[in-house]
Amino acid sequence: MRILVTGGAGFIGSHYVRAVLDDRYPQAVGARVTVVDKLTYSGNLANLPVGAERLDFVHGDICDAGLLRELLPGHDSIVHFAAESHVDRSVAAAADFIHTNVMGTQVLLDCARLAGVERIVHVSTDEVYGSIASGSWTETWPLAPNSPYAASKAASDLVVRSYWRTHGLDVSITRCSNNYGPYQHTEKLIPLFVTNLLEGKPVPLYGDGHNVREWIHVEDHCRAVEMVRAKGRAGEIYNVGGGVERTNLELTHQLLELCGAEASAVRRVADRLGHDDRYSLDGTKIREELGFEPAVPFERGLRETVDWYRHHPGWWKDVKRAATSEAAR
Ligand code: NAD
Ligand code: TDX
Repeated sequence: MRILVTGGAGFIGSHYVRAVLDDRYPQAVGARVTVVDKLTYSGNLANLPVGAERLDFVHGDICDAGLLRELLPGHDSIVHFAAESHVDRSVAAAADFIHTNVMGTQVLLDCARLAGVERIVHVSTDEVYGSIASGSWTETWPLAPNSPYAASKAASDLVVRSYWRTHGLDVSITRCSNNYGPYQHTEKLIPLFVTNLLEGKPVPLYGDGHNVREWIHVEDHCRAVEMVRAKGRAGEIYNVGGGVERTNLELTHQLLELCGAEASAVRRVADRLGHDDRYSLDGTKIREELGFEPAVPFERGLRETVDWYRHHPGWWKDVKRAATSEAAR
């Protein structure tokens, strides 16, 4: 079997690739993987076992139809992770989000159709539903994205649905909650706070920190994506929730403790524009239909994640250095 993974040099995509190459997924044992990644500021070859026998890395853009037309024939499945993924960047400048997340997805689907790829998973997010004050979203909840990032993901979900309905493409959508784990870019809350605390620096908490996020370990998210690839139904959406909700303030206090830092390290900074209050997914469908349950307990996963950053300073110092020089340009 051959699986093409878009965005496979990013945080979640690289986890999925490493798991396939390690034969951790029963339905993908022995599979060959082609990664197509543009290596934007968030793509990082250090996340991948480059040179591994069953891995082919292609430095390329999912908006490049010529490249995809050449590459896709011969692949059985596509797992589509590639995206601009950071909400704050979409607030500052949205064009790349519309380009990659919406147009890139459309180009990928067109090329997949022409190449006769049998199975596709489009990796999306809970943010497409907006914000929910109480209760949890089911897959039939109306879309009400609040940030340009979330709007671009919601738009891509609709493009995916149309290619299933119009062209009969065998494609499913996953919508996951906030991921955490090793190899996450330091722009995101957990790695930013952990690496700042490890360096003895303050951490910037938006607003009063009351916003709630639902957390899932990246290992559980990728296992769910693989279950959907192997057994999910075409045209269906599957929520993938971790089931653990924390306010940002609660999470910050846990991180302070794990890093041995004082509460004085917390800096209250201006709130994010359009900041969503709360995310919460109902995971009944994927549990009942595919038997998926998150397996990594949050307290253990968080402790191990902090330990990973503690023991891999070379990885995140390079990422932070690159971010500083990008900001200076
Ligand atoms: P990431 O930013 O770490 O990785 C994105 C990858 O896509 C990078 O390697 C980047 O180089 C690549 N990329 C960007 N534009 C590209 C293009 N035009 N062509 C080819 N490659 C391109 O993001 P992530 O956190 O790993 O997220 C992966 C996917 O999961 C995204 O689709 C995101 O919306 C979704 N998701 C993320 C989370 C989360 O908590 N991080 C939660 C739910 C869903
Ligand atoms: O410096 C910060 N201070 C802060 O208080 C940052 C970076 C974030 N925050 C807050 C904003 C959010 O309420 O922490 C929360 C988490 O922020 P992010 O890590 O930026 O994640 P979020 O905006 O929730 O989006 C994430 O989850 C859904 C991913 O980045 C998306 O790709 C995914 O779709």
